[in-house]
Amino acid sequence: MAKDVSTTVVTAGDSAYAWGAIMLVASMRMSGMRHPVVVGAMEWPDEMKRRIVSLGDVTVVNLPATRQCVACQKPIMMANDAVKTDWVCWADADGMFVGDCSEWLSGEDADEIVIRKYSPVPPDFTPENLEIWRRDVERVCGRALAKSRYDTRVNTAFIVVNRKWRPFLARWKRQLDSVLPSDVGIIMQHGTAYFQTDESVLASLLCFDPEVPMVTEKYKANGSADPSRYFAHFAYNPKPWQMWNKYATRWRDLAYSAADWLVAGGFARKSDIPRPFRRGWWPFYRCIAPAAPWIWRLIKLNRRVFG
Ligand SMILES: [Mn+2]
Repeated sequence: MAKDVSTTVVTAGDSAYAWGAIMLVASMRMSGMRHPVVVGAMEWPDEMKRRIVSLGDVTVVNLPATRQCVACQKPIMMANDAVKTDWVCWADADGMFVGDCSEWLSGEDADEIVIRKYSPVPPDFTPENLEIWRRDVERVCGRALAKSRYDTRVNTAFIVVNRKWRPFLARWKRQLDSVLPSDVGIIMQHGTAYFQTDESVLASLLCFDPEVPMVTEKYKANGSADPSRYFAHFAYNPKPWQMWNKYATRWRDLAYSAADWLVAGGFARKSDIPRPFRRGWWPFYRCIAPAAPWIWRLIKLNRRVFG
């Protein structure tokens, strides 16, 4: 571990996200970010585990296969014993760092959680939903504030917190297991109290749990402090290693550079790299990008039906 590094970057994914996690770590290493990385791998082929470990200072934690979506493993991964540093930074495996983001990977105040707030779209933050959150926090944690601390939601693609909050991370996991169905997918039915799964449950704690880190007012990892250094999140489906969608194409040069870096460093052969990350395929993927969400849905439907 580099001596000046006080943060571990943590991510996780099932085998469909393995290439995302590799590109995330590649984006760090090619920008000189030497932080230790801990990857939660659910049913990854050994070849992909070896590849990510070869990037240096990467620990793979094998996650048990569950029907619960991998995002529900965030608190377990962040509080994992493989994390030895004072700070831990969760970064979604469908993201990449633009430039050297070391500065954003630890907090300024150990009592704060670095996470991006956003205003919820009505009607997701209704008095009824808040009352469900409050009641559930009281039931599982034993105590809850009478009134919510916040009127904003949080985005859990990127989180930085001090290790002193491990008991809080444990409560987040307990709450997840208690309020979500055990086979929950990534997003539940829109409008229900926990429709954004791990994100909704974390928000419920930040709003009502009496003992929480305060949400920072100085979130900088989205480029607000420096537009050339930020965490890029491929928020929509399909993911770029599957097919480029219109939103994600803005980061294709970043992805090509990371793929070149992997090949140049001997971490992957050119033929290992998923086609969307190879420059030569751009005319094809540019052509289908506007329809990518529908094409992807058809491919998945076809797989489900004809397996
Ligand atoms: Mn994500």
